[in-house]
Amino acid sequence: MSNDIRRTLGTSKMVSQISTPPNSINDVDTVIVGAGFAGMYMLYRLRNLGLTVQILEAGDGVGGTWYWNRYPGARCDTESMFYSYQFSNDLQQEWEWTERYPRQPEILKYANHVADRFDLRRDIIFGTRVISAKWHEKKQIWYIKTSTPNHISAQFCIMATGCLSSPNIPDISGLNEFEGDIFHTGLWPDQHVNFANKSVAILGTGSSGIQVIPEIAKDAKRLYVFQRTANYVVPAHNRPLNSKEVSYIKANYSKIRAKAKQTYSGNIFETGGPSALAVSNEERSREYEERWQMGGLCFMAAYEDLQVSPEANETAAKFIRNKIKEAVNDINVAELLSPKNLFGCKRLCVASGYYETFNRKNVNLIDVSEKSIDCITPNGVSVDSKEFKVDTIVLATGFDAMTGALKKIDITGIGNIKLKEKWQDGPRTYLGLTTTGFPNFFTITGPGSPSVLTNMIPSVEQHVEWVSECVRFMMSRGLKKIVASSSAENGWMEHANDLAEKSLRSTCLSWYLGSNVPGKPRIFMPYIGGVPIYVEKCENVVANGYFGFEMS
Ligand code: N01
Repeated sequence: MSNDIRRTLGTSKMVSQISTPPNSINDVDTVIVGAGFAGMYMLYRLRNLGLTVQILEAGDGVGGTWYWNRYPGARCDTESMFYSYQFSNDLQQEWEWTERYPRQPEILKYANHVADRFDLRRDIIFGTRVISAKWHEKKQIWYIKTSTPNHISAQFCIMATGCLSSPNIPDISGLNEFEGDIFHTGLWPDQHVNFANKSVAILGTGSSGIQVIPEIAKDAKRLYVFQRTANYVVPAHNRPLNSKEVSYIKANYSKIRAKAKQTYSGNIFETGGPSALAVSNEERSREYEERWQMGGLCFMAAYEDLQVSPEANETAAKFIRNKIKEAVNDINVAELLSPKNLFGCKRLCVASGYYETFNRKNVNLIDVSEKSIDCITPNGVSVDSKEFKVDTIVLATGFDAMTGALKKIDITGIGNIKLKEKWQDGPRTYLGLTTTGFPNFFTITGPGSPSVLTNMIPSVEQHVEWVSECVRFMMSRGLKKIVASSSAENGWMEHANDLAEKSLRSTCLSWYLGSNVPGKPRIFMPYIGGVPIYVEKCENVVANGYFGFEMS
């Protein structure tokens, strides 16, 4: 069967379910692009201000990243009781999470529950991809063109397009000629994919790869894992939630949430101390072991200097490398799986049974760190002139993070300036919320905000609340236009880049820096100063009469 990568990675079933929206030009107060957690809450807030709002969503359902990432094993690595909205106490009291870390279907069910509970669907058009957004200075309005005959104009244009929503398809020769099936984890079909009796190749060992690999390994006849960079993977220790802990958290939600907001990442991780080097070897090992046994991303918070001091970092790296040696039977495989880069420089991965999967007889690890994949042949993957014959290829190759979804849309601001051109050397924003030259245009968890370094849903809520308060402020004063000043944007970028340079995180190749996408400018995209400092800065801007913005 001849296989076109564009067709294979398409979402044929999803698209066929989409009803065609009416052929019309609507005027609304606000267009929101995307019906994930950001878009849905934005709609809820603006509707409550009395605005007319239209969400345009490419998929045929709500949930954003959790709508598209349906691969086996997909699960959030933030704990379910906190990877959830807090804006409605009734909602957080009534919703019942079943496991410590929520599976993708459960998160999607939650997203659908939110859409129904707050009657959001009537203002969402599904199956509609935004193609362009153009600001008309005279009319002070955005014109939004879509993939359907439905075009919309609006005073405000809010991008809730997600940070990790534009799949990165590697440019490997022959991919189009592969005769089997190809799937990308971020565009997974909504029907069951059968791996039984199949030979499967998987490319990528980031957060998606390390979740899907153990699942496919259980079913496939043979699984070849093509690893370019070994990653640090800590155990999830996932388990069902018990009613006692759920009751405790629900009774204390506001206190716990408030405490989380005071932490660097917006998660309630206690730090183990300022420096890994200030304690004895025994004490440090005990600290790491406790966190390893606890499971999850709390390992990142073990010591405050892990992302500042290479020596401190190495202590955590060494601890995990030893764990890999303990888990993996074959010493050569263990060595290959042991990361050589800094701990936490790329996103820390959380999984269940990842390293142990390589003890299975049907799983082979293929190192492509030095000799990269030559090409994809019609029947498999070729490395160093050796062909690995497979029936199916799974691309767990990640995303054009933070800017990919925005740059796919032809966005034009004042004086016909294109966002793509403005950002050709990397994204430039004020607070990660706005960008100079693009009035009444907001990016929820945009580049330049903490976003992906934090618990995403609270960060989404903080942005949505900031934007809705800004819109309320403008309405109350009869203001029609807001745009960030160049000096404010320059100041923000300088501050954000200064902070990033001080962190080890900006020193290795990662999607935070854009280095996973060929040709993408290298700039550390998320704001690295942490949640409390960031929120304070956003609040100061408001307290100082929207300092850095021009309003008219
Ligand atoms: O993507 P990634 P992801 N040949 O970019 C490899 C969030 N997330 O989808 O490292 C061979 O991390 C690439 O290799 P290298 C989370 O924030 C969260 O896994 O570039 N290999 C890498 O191994 C996460 O960080 C959850 O050398 C190629 C992999 O593909 C983010 O999404 C779950 C290649 C891509 O890893 C992205 O994670 C899933 C090539 N040509 C995702 N091109 C949870 O909450 C790329 N690679 C648990």
